[in-house]
Amino acid sequence: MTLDVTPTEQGVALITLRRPEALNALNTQMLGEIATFLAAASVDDSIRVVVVTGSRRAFAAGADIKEMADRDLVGILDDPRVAHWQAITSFSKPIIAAVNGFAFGAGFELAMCADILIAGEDALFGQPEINLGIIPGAGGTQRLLRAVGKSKAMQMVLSGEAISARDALQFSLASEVTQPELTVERAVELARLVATKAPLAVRLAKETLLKAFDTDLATGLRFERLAFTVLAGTKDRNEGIRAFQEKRKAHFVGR
Ligand code: CO8
Repeated sequence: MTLDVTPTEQGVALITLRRPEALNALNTQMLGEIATFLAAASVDDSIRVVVVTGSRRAFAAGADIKEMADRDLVGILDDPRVAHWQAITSFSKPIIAAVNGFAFGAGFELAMCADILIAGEDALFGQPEINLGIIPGAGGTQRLLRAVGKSKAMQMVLSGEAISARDALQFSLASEVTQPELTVERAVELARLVATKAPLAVRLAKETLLKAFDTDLATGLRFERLAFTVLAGTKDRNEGIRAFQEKRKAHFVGR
């Protein structure tokens, strides 16, 4: 196993990337284990939010270069990792990344696939693929540009230069920076808060926000309107409003 899964508590599952000998480089096995875990989590009502983290030294230092070295053009064309990445990006529940140390290449791309990114002060984010004569291949060009804009994305991808956690915060890649020893704790705390909310509203909120990446404003607003309307038919919406009126805490069931 390349993944540690902490038993779910208060709706939060914590997965820890565990390949210390390779700074958590994402090989096919690890990506497959993440994809398998997420497939199970998507139908497990006890899991409402997933936190993904690595070690203090490295969140993940990229795709596994040693594994990639053996793949020729056809090997990359029929790359089994592509399906695993799709499983990650299509996961319907929130993912929070708790990032310490290196988040390079595919490791940075994985962190950018998360819905919220909490960074430890010592985290470093970079797309160094250019040094290997390749380019980012798991969304790094597209997600990075949308997050930080053209000039900074070009600088990072063309030069391979990494940025600090503070820069990541400034460029809205990270939503918070913490002391490294508190990164996971803070991510789990936030996940627990999200896990108390109505699951269907959380799911549609995530999908609607992500819609903004690939639609024009009018289409996005139309999607928001439809999602908002769908939620009007849920038990949790009635419960939320009733709980407010009765001045008590809402108990959401995901229906
Ligand atoms: N892959 C495999 N092994 C790695 C990787 C990696 N990405 N990164 C580090 N390691 C290994 C090292 O080889 C070393 O192993 P060993 O002791 O057996 O030689 C061990 O981890 C420790 O690494 P270092 O000794 O290099 O540690 P340093 O602290 O000196 O340096 C760095 C840390 C700066 C992170 C350095 O290891 C480094 O530059 N790593 C490579 C970073 C990189 O280039 N990442 C991009 C990889 S390519 C990619 O991600 C493309 C994604 C495409 C996805 C497509 C999906 C379909």
